[in-house]
Amino acid sequence: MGKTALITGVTGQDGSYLAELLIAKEYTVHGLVRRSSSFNTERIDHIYQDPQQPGRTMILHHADLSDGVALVNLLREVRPDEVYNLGAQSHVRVSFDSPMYTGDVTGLGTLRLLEAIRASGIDTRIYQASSSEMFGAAPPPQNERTPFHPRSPYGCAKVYSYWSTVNYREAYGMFAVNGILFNHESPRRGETFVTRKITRAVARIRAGLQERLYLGNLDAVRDWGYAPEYVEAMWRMLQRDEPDDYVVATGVPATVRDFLHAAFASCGLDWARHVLFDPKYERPSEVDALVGDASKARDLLGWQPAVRWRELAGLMVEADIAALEEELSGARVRIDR
Ligand code: NAP
Ligand code: G4F
Repeated sequence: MGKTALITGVTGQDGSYLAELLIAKEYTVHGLVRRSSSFNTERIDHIYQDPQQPGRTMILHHADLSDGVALVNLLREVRPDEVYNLGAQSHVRVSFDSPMYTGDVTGLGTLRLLEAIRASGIDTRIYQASSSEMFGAAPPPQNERTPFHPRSPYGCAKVYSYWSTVNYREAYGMFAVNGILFNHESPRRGETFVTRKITRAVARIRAGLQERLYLGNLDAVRDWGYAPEYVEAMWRMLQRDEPDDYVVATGVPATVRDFLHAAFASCGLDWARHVLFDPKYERPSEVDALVGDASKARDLLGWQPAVRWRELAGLMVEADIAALEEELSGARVRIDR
């Protein structure tokens, strides 16, 4: 019998890669999907299995991190060996516009899930999707011992979740771990995060469908890795004998401007001819520089990244060009669910 996992945020970038990874490892994967008035399962359509299919290994449930009772009921029904809490309002800029909502889902949502595990009385391990955004103003390189100084409602909510996870480990002996992941991207990255916004724009400018790209602060430094490699680290954290917290990063810094240059140059385009500044994309308080030191993950998990930001920019541009060509040819078909 394979293991059973429950993933919150299964419809997101990381949730979709993690579901693929766990299915390949012969897990039965249960995913928590929130109700939406439009389809929100595009990233997992290719691994979806019909409810009528016998012996299926991918099962979706409607629930929400704002509904603690639904979480208890779901855990009692699924009885997972492992829980991955990836669900969140994950956009930093948006968290300034919706701070209460972000606090509720990204912060309290974790506490609801931890309490639901306790209330349901099941024996399970839980991974919490913590973030380098918690380091905020703390200068790089950042590691597990760097003090947190969050700079956004999102960062504050993630700090709350981080400490709630540590507290449930210490108070109740729960196998609860924090993965402190630095920025990680892919062709499945949400379209409003800066890397994907740039690579989509490159594809559209190249095709003559767009002329301008409006961005905010180009000086911010980030440590961008490749999402499929980062979900492997999540899984490894839950396979250890003891629960602990780990930074996951490439350790390689780049500015938004560097990424912009590499993405445009990969198609022979000059970014300076297309990019304009719009203050609406600036944040009331910015995180200037995030560069991770992932030596603990390397030493204890045997985890090391292979893809660096420049290669990432190229592969994301290529994927956006291919997706656009498919869209323009009319070959893209939506699957109803
Ligand atoms: P993402 O693409 O934005 O996915 C977020 C997921 O959370 C989506 O499935 C979303 O559902 C779901 N969600 C939102 N509100 C919810 C609610 N109220 N109840 C239940 N689910 C809800 O994020 P990601 O990039 O995959 O990141 C995964 C996790 O890692 C997040 O917690 C994020 O904060 C954290 N993280 C990400 C990075 C990064 O660089 N990607 C770095 C550090 C930490 P819909 O699809 O319906 O919107
Ligand atoms: O792509 P971003 O929105 O990612 P950010 O704020 O670093 O947050 C991401 O990484 C965190 C890990 O550190 C995650 F926890 C979080 O969930 C999310 O995945 O912005 C990156 C940088 C920022 O400095 C921002 O000010 O790009 C700058 N930027 C400049 N122009 C822009 C834009 N960001 C966005 N989203 N859109 C712009 O037009």
